Amino acid sequence: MSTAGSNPASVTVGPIAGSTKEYIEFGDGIGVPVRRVHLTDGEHLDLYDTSGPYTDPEADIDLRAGLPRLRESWSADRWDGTQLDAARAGIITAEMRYCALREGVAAEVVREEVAAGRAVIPANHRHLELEPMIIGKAFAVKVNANIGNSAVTSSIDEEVEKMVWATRWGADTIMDLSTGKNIHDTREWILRNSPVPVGTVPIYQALEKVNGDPTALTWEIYRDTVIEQCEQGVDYMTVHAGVLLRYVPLTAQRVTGIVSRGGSIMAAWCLAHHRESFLYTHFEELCEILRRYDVTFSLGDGLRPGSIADANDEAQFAELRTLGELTRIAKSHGVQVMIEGPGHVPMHKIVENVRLEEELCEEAPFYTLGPLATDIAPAYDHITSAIGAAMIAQAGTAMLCYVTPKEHLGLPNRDDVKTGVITYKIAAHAADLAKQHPRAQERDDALSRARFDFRWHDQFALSLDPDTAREFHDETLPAEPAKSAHFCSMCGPKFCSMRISADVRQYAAEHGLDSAEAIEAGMAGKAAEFTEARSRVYLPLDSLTRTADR
Ligand code: IRN
Ligand code: FE2
Repeated sequence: MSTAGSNPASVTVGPIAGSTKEYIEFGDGIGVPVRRVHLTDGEHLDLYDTSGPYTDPEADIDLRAGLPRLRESWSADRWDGTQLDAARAGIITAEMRYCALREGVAAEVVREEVAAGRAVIPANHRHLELEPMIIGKAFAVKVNANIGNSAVTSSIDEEVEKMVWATRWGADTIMDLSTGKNIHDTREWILRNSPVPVGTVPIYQALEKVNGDPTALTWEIYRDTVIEQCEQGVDYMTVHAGVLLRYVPLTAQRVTGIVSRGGSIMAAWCLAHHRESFLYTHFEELCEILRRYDVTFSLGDGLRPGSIADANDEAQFAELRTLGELTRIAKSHGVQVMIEGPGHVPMHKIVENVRLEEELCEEAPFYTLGPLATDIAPAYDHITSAIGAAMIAQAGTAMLCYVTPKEHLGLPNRDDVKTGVITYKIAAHAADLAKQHPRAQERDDALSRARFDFRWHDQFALSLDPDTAREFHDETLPAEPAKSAHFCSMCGPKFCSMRISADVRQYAAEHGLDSAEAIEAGMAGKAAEFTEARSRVYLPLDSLTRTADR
């Protein structure tokens, strides 16, 4: 690996609590990874796994050497063109088969969705460490985690750990948005060690090359930056080619103007030169570059609304129309495309975004940043945005760009990355359930059964964040016997509704009653028990708080 600067010391390794890493046979000795949750009743459940070899205790992790080049051995049937070319030609690539297995669908479904441009498989020919994945509304909703340093803070070590950490908790892709020092080397360390697709915004690095002066940017500097990143193996790139000169004045009356970094850079360039954006005028040339590596376009929303007041305005939708035009051009070059979306949007204006995107952009996968459903909660914007994200995903958005608690406030640290990923996995999974994705509910049902049976360990193991779930339970009932006790500290043993309904069922079985009769008969008994218990549980308040010296 051609890297300079500091060497990442170590990253988080080891299985997720209650699970092991397994591989489902794919042929040629290749396995599709799953997180296998082992349940105490002898059953197990296999979950989609994004964590790469880091959760496999058998794997030999050597950051300096990078991950094994998984796709190298697929070269026998490796396709030279783009996944879109292959799909259109009726060819099912190894990457398509891999995605199909991960999603639990037929490979032909994957091929059809890619051919139609409704799904993308971001997989640069030079990112051989990648475990391919698919983004499209016919598949499970995906989550992207943004990482990367800024001029103010962070190091290569921290950023590589953030990548490993984000994918451990379920990030399907990561974007390296570094704008500070060592951009090239940071990206090299991340790419060589990343099992998930890596996205970038090349204009950020191009801007560094001209010392931060947007007006000094040129097509040539930008083009060379894109080629440099394609050569390294970047899988998808945000390109803000829809910010046209004539759209910039449309943002003048906005409450928050242009909030997109890339969008504001391009707007500044257009205004300073009074010329059309070089991203727009050189778009076909850009297509030819991306095509050579099968890098996927993520057409940027440089004019996305940055406040509730600006949602769904003329500037935003004018840009979206241009993104539709660019989608058709990219696809005519065989390049895969997805479309970036907002931003800040109140709930009643969310669905219109999806409807318009699908209409204007031929249903190219939509990839949105939240949106935040309200502006009033800085420090909680992972939540304000997860509300919008769940809604927009249910309406058909294919991938959600996470927002962390630090949004609008600072660069996220490792803890923020985890909070952001888990929050967005909730939004994505809630949408999968609402869309009735065939396998989504298996996990809910398994967890609910474990909860009803008081199999606490199973409840933790099946959860998105087993460590925190267990920690919370341990806070009040740390002893091991409590992990099979038929209650928790929230209601105590007498008032656990789960235990009472289990008792009702048992009563019914023992007395040969159907459930309605059992409830009636059982409840009569419960009433007596309840009255008896109440005298013990509702102690006078001061008897609980009284201290000797009061
Ligand atoms: C996603 C949807 N809309 C924007 N995004 C992400 O925001 C995009 O993928 C990238 O990670 C980041 C780009 O931000 P700017 O440059 O548009 O602010
Ligand atoms: Fe914002």
